[in-house]
Amino acid sequence: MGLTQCYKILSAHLVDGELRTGESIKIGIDQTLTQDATGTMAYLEFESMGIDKVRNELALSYVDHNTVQVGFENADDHEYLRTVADKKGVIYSRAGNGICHQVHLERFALPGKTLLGSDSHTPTAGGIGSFAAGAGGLDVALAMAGIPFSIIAPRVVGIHLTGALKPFVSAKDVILKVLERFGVKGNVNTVFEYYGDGVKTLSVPERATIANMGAECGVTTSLFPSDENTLAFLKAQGREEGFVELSADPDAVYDEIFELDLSSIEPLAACPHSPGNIKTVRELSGMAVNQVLIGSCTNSSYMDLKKAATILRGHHIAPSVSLGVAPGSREVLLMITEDGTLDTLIKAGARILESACGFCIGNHQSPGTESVSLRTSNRNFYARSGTPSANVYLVSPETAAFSAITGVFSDPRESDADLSGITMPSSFIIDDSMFIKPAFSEEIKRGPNIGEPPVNTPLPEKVKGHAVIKVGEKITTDHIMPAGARLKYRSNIPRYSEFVFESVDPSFPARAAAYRDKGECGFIIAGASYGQGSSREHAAICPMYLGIRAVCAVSIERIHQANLCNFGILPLLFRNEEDYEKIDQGDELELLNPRDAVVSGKFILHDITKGLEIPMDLFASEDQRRTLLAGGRLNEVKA
Ligand code: MIC
Ligand code: SF4
Repeated sequence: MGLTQCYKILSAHLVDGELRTGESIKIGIDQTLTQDATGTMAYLEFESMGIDKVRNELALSYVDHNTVQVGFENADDHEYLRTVADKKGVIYSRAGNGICHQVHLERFALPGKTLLGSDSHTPTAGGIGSFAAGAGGLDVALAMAGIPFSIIAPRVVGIHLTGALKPFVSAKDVILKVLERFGVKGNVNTVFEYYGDGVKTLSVPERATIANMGAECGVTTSLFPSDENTLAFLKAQGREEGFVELSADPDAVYDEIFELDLSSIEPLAACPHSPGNIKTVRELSGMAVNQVLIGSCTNSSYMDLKKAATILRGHHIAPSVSLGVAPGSREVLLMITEDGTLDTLIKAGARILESACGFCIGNHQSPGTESVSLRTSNRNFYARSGTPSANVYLVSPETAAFSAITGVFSDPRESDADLSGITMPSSFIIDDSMFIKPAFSEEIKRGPNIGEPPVNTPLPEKVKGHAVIKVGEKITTDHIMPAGARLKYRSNIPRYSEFVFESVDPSFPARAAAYRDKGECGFIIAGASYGQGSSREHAAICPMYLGIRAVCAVSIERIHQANLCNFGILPLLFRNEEDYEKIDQGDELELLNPRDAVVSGKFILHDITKGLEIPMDLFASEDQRRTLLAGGRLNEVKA
């Protein structure tokens, strides 16, 4: 039986376990990446392991999330990151060099390599054929220490692409179509593998857009073959020596196949407040638009901006619309400056934003009250933009640009622009001067906002306390740990903890801390798909700091489940989903014999208030069970 591309890469990197779907395996990690918002904690954790130098093939530290720098905190974090990178052998990508995933794709990602990044959109590099997964900062720190990464050998869904995209329909519409089919929950421990004749019609940056938003489905990663288009991209980046051809065997067997004819796709949009809430642009057309933002790690490549500019050329944005454009990297910025694209954008009325995450994470450009914002980014979670009442729609650069001119949601197929000549250039402008290679000469600098990573206590014999909060389904890490204006506290856990569940229930931190200070263990009760979205381990660290010891949910997303284990919080699932309904916020709860239950995986949750015994399951690897007993991974690594 032939192998999928996914299993070919996994078998070449297998360190431990049996490569059978559903089994827990360990793989060696070639490349790592961090970004500043998760990176400070990751390097503090790496430092606390007492290792002098990173041990994996290539380690990158990007600064792209917190570049707004209101107050001293972010600038101090950057200095810490620069100096710790120098000391530990990590290449540092300075603020201004661009968004980690875009820059990594351009300059470092390679087919057949494994990449682990402390950011959920690390799978962007799947567009070039790299097995690239997102993880919490601690898992990435461990990979930098040369420790293999544990995953569940995934089921592989083959996405069979045929045909070719029609004019004004783009890669973004392809992934929105995939999201329409697979949704944002229920795809844990799955990999999307694209194959078929349609793949040849897509360039690497287009493939990267599709791989990027697989993260919204919750898959471990997405993979494209490495073929002549991959070679063309690597050549254009002056990196052809890294090329290897890679694809599934012709007789590879997939666990499921999704047939997708590219020519059948039309412009789509993800509606508020979920990337899985898909409608056609036609259905939405005519709705007034207030803001249009083009950029983010999904859609900020040279071709994306060139297509948007071509639609905008000769027009001016509608008076009611504010248009912002954030090129994904300095390379993209240099390219659009040289060929006049920037000039077109400026003349059309675009506000040129920094090559950084910026608006995507709610750092700036918050839309007005109850306004409509069209964005080419990947997440429209409630309140992520910084304006809870705003309605954010995720669209392609083509739809965004055309709607910016008309002032209403508009189908770009009605534009009279000619996009046919826009293809990937045969060479990009290469300038690596914003990368700093380690010289091992710096002293590590720590500003006053940078604290030690907090450590949990081993799992106690008695886990008793209250349901501190009960939340519904699809609770994202943005609900748990807001970014935007709060992002600058990422290195200061006590301060950041004051904002846990800010948009859901601002009284949560005080309530949790009060229980904690009485010596209780806190519980979070949640519905399906708890912790979807970001890889931010702060969504585990800060609740842990507030005394949370267990999350009892209908289901928990992969990266968040791993982060909970890493910090000693029990990720428990209701054996009978309907039991979720029986517990109320404020109920007194106890887990019976928790240490034994970690070993057996079978828990009994005693709801003392209701007089109920509720069966719960722990799905965790052997390693994770040990970690939970120890009260977190740092306790084990330090021991
Ligand atoms: C995001 O898009 O939510 C982020 C910000 O990039 C996060 C990482 C973080 O919270 O720092 C992610 O996707 O992992
Ligand atoms: Fe940055 Fe947005 Fe991409 Fe996250 S999704 S890495 S915030 S651009």
